Amino acid sequence: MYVNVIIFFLVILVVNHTYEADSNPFEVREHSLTRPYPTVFSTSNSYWRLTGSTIATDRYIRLTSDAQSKAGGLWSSIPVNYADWEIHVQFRVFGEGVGYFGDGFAIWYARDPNVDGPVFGYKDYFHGLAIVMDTYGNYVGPREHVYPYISAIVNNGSLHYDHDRDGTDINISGCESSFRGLTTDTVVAIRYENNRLTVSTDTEGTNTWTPCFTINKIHLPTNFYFGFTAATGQLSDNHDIISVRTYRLDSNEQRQEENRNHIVPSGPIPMVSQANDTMSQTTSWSALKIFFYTILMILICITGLASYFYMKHYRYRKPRFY
Ligand SMILES: *[C@@H]1O[C@H](CO)[C@@H](O)[C@H](O)[C@H]1NC(C)=O
Ligand SMILES: *[C@@H]1O[C@H](CO)[C@@H](O)[C@H](O)[C@H]1NC(C)=O
Ligand SMILES: *[C@@H]1O[C@H](CO)[C@@H](O)[C@H](O)[C@H]1NC(C)=O
Ligand SMILES: [Ca+2]
Repeated sequence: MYVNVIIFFLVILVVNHTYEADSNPFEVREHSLTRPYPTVFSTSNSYWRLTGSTIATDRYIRLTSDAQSKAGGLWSSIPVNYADWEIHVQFRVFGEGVGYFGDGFAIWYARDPNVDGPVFGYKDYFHGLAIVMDTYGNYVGPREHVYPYISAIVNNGSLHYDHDRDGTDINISGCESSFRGLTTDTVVAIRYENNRLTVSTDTEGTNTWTPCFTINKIHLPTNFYFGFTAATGQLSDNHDIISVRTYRLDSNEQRQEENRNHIVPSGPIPMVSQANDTMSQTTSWSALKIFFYTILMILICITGLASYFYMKHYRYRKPRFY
């Protein structure tokens, strides 16, 4: 009887516990932004801050309007103090341009918020993760895919983003996604869990996720900031953020206990750099070969000279001994 009661309570405990575990991941209010938006955007009054050309209406946050030479940003004011997360970004990219429009926008998990620069309105040589939502293929040579194109870049401050090559030499993965000019809701989901980065999209408003890519071995520290930036040059478009929902994911014990503040952002080596690495390896190999051949030639010469002089000497001395 007592045993039954105890088992009953144990079951209830276990069920409760599982239920609690299941109620994670949960939405993080300070890293989310939904309508109605706050009336004031600034560090002292809100979780979010607007920079550059960004304007907020009651329906959208517009990073750039469909006009030339604009650059704007939307930055979280609170660093992310948990290791694992998933962020859903509802956005809209559209404009008058047919064939010529751009350049797209970027979603950041970066060290330095509220800074502007040449990479979709954010600074080059950045620290952190970029999910680049590129609408215009700048590279004039042969291309492997069509635009819009979503790609991921992990940078420790050492990599330069080359717009003329659409960052091809530094991206670690990507996928095609026709997210521009749609009338349906377009959402991109970025999940970072246990050093695995997964990007998926829902561009048809069907509430189903289409996988874009998954990459392992991505190391990102805590205490970076979420941000969204866009820039127009000669080409332009409206780049709107409609809503942001961030979920904190359950980290495993090791990740919870680890101090992840000082991790240097790193990821798999980009494909092109890998190719270049192989190339430089080949180069250093042939350099090494040349070095050994030279040594060999010198040795042969020395041996040759030595035997020549020895022979000469021997020949001179030979008659004397006989
Ligand atoms: C930064 O990244 C570059 C290139 O990926 C690498 O060579 C360098 O060692 C990294 N620096 C640090 C401090 O990890
Ligand atoms: C990087 O992006 C370029 C163009 O944007 C693409 O051709 C290439 O396939 C991408 N690389 C990877 C590894 O996804
Ligand atoms: C890789 O090599 C190509 C051709 O040799 C060069 O144009 C490109 O800039 C190199 N990329 C990197 C990241 O070094
Ligand atoms: Ca581009």
